[in-house]
Amino acid sequence: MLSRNFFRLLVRGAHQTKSAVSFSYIASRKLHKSVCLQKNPQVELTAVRYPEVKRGNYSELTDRHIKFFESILGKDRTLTDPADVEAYNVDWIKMVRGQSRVVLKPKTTEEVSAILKYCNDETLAVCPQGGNTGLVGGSVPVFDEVIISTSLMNQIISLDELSGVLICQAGCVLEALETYLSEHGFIMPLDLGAKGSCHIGGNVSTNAGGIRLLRYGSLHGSVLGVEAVKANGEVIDCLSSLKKDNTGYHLKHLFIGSEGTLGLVTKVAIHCPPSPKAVNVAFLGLNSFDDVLKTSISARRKLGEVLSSCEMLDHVTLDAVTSNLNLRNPIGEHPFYMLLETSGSNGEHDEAKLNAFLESSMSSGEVLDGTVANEPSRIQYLWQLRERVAEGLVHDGYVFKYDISLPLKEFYTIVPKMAERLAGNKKFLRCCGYGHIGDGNLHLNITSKEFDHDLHNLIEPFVFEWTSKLKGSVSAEHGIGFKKTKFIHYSKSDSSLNMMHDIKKLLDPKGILNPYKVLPK
Ligand code: FAD
Ligand code: 2HG
Ligand code: ZN
Repeated sequence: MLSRNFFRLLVRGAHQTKSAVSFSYIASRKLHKSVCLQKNPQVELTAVRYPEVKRGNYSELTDRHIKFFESILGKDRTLTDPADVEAYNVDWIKMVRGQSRVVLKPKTTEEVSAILKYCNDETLAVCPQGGNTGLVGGSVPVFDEVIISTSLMNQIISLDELSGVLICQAGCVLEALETYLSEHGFIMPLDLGAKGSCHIGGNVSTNAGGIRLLRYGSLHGSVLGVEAVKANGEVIDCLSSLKKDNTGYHLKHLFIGSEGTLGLVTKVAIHCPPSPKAVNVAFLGLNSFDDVLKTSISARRKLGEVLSSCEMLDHVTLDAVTSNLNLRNPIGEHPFYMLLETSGSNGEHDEAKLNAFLESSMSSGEVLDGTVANEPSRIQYLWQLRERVAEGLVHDGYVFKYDISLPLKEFYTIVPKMAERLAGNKKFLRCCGYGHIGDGNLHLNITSKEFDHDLHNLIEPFVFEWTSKLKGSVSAEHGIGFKKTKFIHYSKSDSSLNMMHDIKKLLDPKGILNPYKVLPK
């Protein structure tokens, strides 16, 4: 028998087969870093919070260096006023704070090349920065590294409407690319909550995942080519725009996910899929994680090629969004929630599939309640409940963030385990689990009013040991950055780490590019 809530779940008519659905309706919200900073200007210096990390043997910045930078960029693109530089020293979640005295804003590859050559000759350490939305402390300096921001490298170079290949500079904001593409009948193959601020170069450098990975795969597949500048200023042209190119070593992969430690990405060629003609989103309530798992598996089987996202949230997570951001839960209260999206080229076909799937999930009792949307504003509303979780959690104060890959069977076990472990700590506010269940990627988040060493020590290295025991990964999508260098060995063999060190030495022998990040000491 169907639940009495079933009527809410049916996709009722009005499907959008006639006109293409544009993705530009998705919330256009630049993340407000500076507002957060004003509220709490006292983010502890990384050098103070992590005294075990020592400054490398790099030169100190002098007026002579500044004069050189000004000779290339002019005074207006060489920021030295501490008030202007401060926002570039602190990351979005206010976890780390560096002490850089200069931010450089090149516009061209040639300018990046001249800056890096000079920094290398002068042994000045450098921190490449995109939209500064990274969540592992990789995007800001640890000490006084020179910050090279890609914010003015924001030109779209070309779009081949036959192949769907977009070529652009690294500093293009993801959402700006999405808007541009939607006018030409394409979408970006990746989408994430930070889209209003993050840069495509930052996305490539972190190998960002997000909510479309399930459908379009990782950037190692969709990025066809990159142009990058090595530490010594040499421009490496791997900007192929071919879907297939098997000539020699696939060097572009070195820059995808290396978090600014091997080169500064200046241009990207990326394969963009056509805009789907019909999109449906279902927001579902479920009773247990077991039901979440069953539903995600049957969604993959029954929705097949039209399934484009499969996300889950527990009730503690949803509470962060409803309480802290004032968003309304559109269905009743449940221990777990899922957000499923279908997108395809035939609305009637997709709706029929979705309805059949929901009908069977409700009759089996795996799904208790839900709502479905196919009009843009309602779709946007439902997506906010998932996409704004990171923002909702930041409102609690401090957030300990973990993005781990786990076998599906054990996907959620760590959440109650961790909550139990932290129960006695007075600073502990919230322990929640959510994420990209379709990709086996859990976001475990723990909040407190402020950073607390005892709480930190209760969580780490326990969380990494747990992950490693289950043969998971200590970073599914955010990367290693500054925060996880000590823990990378939980997911990488000694032989792999040795090879990473060798590659680093080859491309950046003086170690000027994003020191203290990714590679363990
Ligand atoms: P930054 O934060 O500026 O830099 C990130 C790293 O890349 C740093 O190590 C930096 O040195 C390096 N870097 C940046 N630009 C370059 C360049 N041109 N060349 C070389 N190195 C460079 N991540 C996901 O994977 N999936 C998500 O779903 C997701 N959702 C998020 C939601 C929110 C609200 C927030 C705040 C973050 C989210 N993130 C997510 C994390 C973050 O947005 C991504 O890691 C993103 O790809 C970072 O891009 P950025 O331009 O902000 O890079
Ligand atoms: C997401 O999927 C992002 O929303 C952020 O990767 C995850 O805040 C987090 O921990
Ligand atoms: Zn994520």
